Amino acid sequence: MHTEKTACILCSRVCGLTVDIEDGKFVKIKGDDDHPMSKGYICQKAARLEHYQNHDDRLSHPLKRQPDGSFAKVSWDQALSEIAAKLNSVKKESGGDAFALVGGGGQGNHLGVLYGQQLLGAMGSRFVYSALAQEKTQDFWVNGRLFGEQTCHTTEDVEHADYVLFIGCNPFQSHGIPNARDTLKAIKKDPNRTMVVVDPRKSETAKQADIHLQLRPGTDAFLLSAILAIIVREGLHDRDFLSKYCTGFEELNKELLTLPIEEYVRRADVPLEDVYRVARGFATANTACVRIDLGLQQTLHCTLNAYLEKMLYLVTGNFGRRGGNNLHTYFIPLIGNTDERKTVDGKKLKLTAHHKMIPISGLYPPNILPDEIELGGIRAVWVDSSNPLMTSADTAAYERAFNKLDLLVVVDIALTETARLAHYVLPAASQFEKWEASGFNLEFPENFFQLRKPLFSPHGESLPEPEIYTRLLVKMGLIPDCFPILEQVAKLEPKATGHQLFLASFAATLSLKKSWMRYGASILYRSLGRALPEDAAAGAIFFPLAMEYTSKYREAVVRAGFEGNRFMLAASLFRAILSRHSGTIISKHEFKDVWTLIKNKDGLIHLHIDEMLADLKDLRTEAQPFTDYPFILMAGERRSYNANQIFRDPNWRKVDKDGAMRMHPSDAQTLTIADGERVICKSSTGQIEVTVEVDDSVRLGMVSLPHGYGMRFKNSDPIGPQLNVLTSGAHCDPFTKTPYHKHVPVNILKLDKTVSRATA
Ligand SMILES: Nc1nc2c(c(=O)[nH]1)N[C@H]1C(S)=C(S)[C@@H](COP(=O)(O)OP(=O)(O)OC[C@H]3O[C@@H](n4cnc5c(=O)[nH]c(N)nc54)[C@H](O)[C@@H]3O)O[C@H]1N2
Ligand SMILES: Nc1nc2c(c(=O)[nH]1)N[C@H]1C(S)=C(S)[C@@H](COP(=O)(O)OP(=O)(O)OC[C@H]3O[C@@H](n4cnc5c(=O)[nH]c(N)nc54)[C@H](O)[C@@H]3O)O[C@H]1N2
Ligand code: SF4
Ligand SMILES: [Mo]
Repeated sequence: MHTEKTACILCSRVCGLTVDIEDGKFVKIKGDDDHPMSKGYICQKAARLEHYQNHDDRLSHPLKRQPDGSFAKVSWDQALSEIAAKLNSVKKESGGDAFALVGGGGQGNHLGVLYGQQLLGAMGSRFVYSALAQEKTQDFWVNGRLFGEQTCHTTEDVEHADYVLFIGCNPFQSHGIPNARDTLKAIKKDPNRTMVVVDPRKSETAKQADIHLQLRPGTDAFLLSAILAIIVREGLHDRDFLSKYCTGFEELNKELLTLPIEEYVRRADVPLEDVYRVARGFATANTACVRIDLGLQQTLHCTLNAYLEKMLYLVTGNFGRRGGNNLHTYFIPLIGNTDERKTVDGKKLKLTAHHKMIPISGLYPPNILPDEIELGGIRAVWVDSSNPLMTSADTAAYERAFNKLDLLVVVDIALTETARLAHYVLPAASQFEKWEASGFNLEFPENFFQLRKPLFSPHGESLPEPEIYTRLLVKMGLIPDCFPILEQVAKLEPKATGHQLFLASFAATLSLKKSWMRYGASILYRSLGRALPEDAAAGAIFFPLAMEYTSKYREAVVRAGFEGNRFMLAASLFRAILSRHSGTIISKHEFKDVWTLIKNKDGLIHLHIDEMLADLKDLRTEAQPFTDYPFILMAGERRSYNANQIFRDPNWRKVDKDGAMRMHPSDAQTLTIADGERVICKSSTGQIEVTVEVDDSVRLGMVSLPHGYGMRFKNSDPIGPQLNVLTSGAHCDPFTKTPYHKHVPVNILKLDKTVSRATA
């Protein structure tokens, strides 16, 4: 038995783990006390990771679909040669626009993306359909307008705030904030700190809150604008902050001054006095911050919601300081900036052929992909670390569209529902079988990074993504298989030069062979990578990233304890990343640095956004949403035993094996439905059979199903709800196309014994 350091890969917190390993298995998993961020914290899910690492549906060799629909085992060489030929022919016949990439890393695996993205360059495509564009692009778009670039992403200092507003998030279950349960407990225990939860469900977080605003689903825009209106009418906004750091408050102020507060609060169906208490409490607290997530992002008015929640902390001056909301730096640049008002690098933004959809932060929304395949000319799709058949809106539409593709390739560790439709399935080594890292290093003022080393050898013939993509580029004829001169330079260079010699040779090589620039990741992997200790070739890419990070944030990196001139500083950060297996603090910022992260030329925050003001004004005349369906389904609750689609083996769950549908006792009584009864949940898109859990945490008229179920295991029927059978690609924000997954109109029907099995 031996003990190693790694990280949990189940949510964006990627908590540090100390694991005992014996005979290729995890025998004990606990929190890593040396991890600079989680400091020993973990939740109940991490202890179950053996069910991710070893299970019967792991892929062990490449598969090729046969004419009869079955899969045949093929060699890597055959699979990659045939895929390369097909990709080259799609490109030649239909151009790069016929190719799309889906996915780009889950919660813990973003190293592979740095290699996978090279395929876009190889194909001459810019189409990345990412899970982020079904949750967060409205937020990124608003950030772009406020701060100057969509990469200006905000974080929240919940740990140090006196007043915390949790809107549409349930950190007790979903985490998303540092050491969530401990952090929540600390706020609850401290009589001088206040926790407010805005959520239609009495969530596990709401149960701990001082005030719970249990609003009607989808009415956040009304509630948040009413809170803002109270703040400005009572003069509780921060005039100094607004005049010193912001422009464009006047028109928003004018709108808020005449906003019908009581009518909006009635619409949200929460007690008026509670709303006044929250508005006053938040605006007058010493320090206050707002934390939001899917409950606000996947519901009605989600782009306006993003604007309004940001206005709460900006108008009250809770930005750029301890205990407030702040901007942060990235080590792995997870998102880009694609402002539709400008061109990027002299090129016009690429619109999708059918929906004419703009990219936001470089990403396109999964909601429109089936249409773009059926009507927009996409012929080849490459899926990596994602199971869109289960996780994107409208499972049946995805199935139809994917079945029409000329080429579907899936890179995964398991035979997913999406993989079952693929022409080729490529087995990836698991996150514990290769060098891996998460790009969710989104902290401020201290930021960190952890490069994890492999703990097990790859299952069967599976390969790490850097190897898969590099071999494919070679097969496509785009790069040679090795780079002997660069490799020699990397191996011979003395440590003291901080890779300067290598860098100069690398730059010279690329200047002679410009087409190789797009494949920098693979070239580094096959050259500098071969000179790194512990076979950490896949980590070579972090050298240029360390160069970039240290040159942008030199002082903050030095404050984190690194030394040296430009090259040596980068090299010392790079070496720390390679050698500190519990992760390392990479920068220590000061709160005033936030102002240097703003990208507007005038350095100010631009509060006036025409589109948002128009949307805010439109609320005044917006009719109550009407539907023929009596219930609003929240499709995708985070619970104790779900974790996206990362676990396939259902045995990982200690409870909630069916992924029950929560329903209010009065609704259950009216429909004469008993706890545990099987019923049909039916939307305008499809229907599924579910088990009812009678539960008074949900509002009347609302039902809730968990995310992360519905997968097959060992050829079983789907286990638990395939909830995206119920969702529609068209039920979404008109501007960003973010699905309204938290607001799906449904009907609940008693199981008619004559209806056999309900599927799509
Ligand atoms: N256990 C577990 N944790 C996870 C994950 C997981 O699968 N399982 N997934 C991870 C991922 S990818 C993400 S993005 C995060 C998401 O994390 P969260 O967004 O925190 O989780 P959800 O449960 O999807 O939704 C949060 C809350 O929104 C509420 N809500 C629903 N409708 C509305 C509404 O109209 N208004 C408001 N204000 N609230 C509403 C719900 O009742 C719910 O309590 O979780 C991460 N953590
Ligand atoms: N209705 C509804 N739908 C939702 C949501 C909701 O709340 N409601 N939530 C949405 C959200 S927030 C998100 S983030 C998405 C998530 O949905 P997806 O983008 O599909 O991501 P995951 O569920 O994390 O899928 C992970 C896949 O990666 C595979 N995998 C695991 N490790 C590796 C690895 O090392 N390499 C490779 N190549 N593959 C690996 C797993 O086997 C699994 O198939 O779902 C979205 N879908
Ligand atoms: S699931 Fe998230 S919070 Fe829980 S241990 Fe894993 S990374 Fe940490
Ligand atoms: Mo997510």
